[in-house]
Amino acid sequence: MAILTAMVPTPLVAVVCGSRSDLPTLRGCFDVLDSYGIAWEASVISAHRQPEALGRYVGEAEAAGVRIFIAAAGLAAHLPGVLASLTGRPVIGVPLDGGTLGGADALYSVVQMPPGVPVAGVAIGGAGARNAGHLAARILALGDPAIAEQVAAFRTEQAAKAEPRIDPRADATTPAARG
Ligand code: RP5
Repeated sequence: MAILTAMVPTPLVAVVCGSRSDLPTLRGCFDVLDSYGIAWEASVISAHRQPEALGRYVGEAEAAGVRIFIAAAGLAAHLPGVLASLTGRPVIGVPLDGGTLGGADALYSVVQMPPGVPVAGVAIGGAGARNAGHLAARILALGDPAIAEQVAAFRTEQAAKAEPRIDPRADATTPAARG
């Protein structure tokens, strides 16, 4: 047991989603956390269907050393807000596209939190899932030089991959070039 504990790094980030059906969208979040070398764990716990289990899990995760929670849910997405009511640690909320309103329902639920119970809302769906990972890394980087180095390296690489400056006048097909 002791050896196993030593080999498995303590998760710094806990990702919680409301349903198994949310997991494919969260793949990008897991990939981003992995790319920074940040240890994470993931759980499926519904705020609506399993409120007591959610309360128990948050206490256990905090005791285990989790520093940031990422909560993702669709429809009336109460999971991030309820989680923020259960912890004083940062909560990042990912609204998911779960039905007829295309994720707008979840977005409003995530960002319209009352004062004093903050949730950092990111974009709907896959883009938000990836940004939740990046945001968690940036928060952790404030107190962890190794993660800060990873964040800086990612930003440098991202800038290098971006489109170089273009001169629209050189491209005869653009309206600017045609005058
Ligand atoms: C939310 O309801 C979940 O986060 C999911 O996005 C949505 C649908 O859940 P399932 O019906 O797939 O369990 O609680």
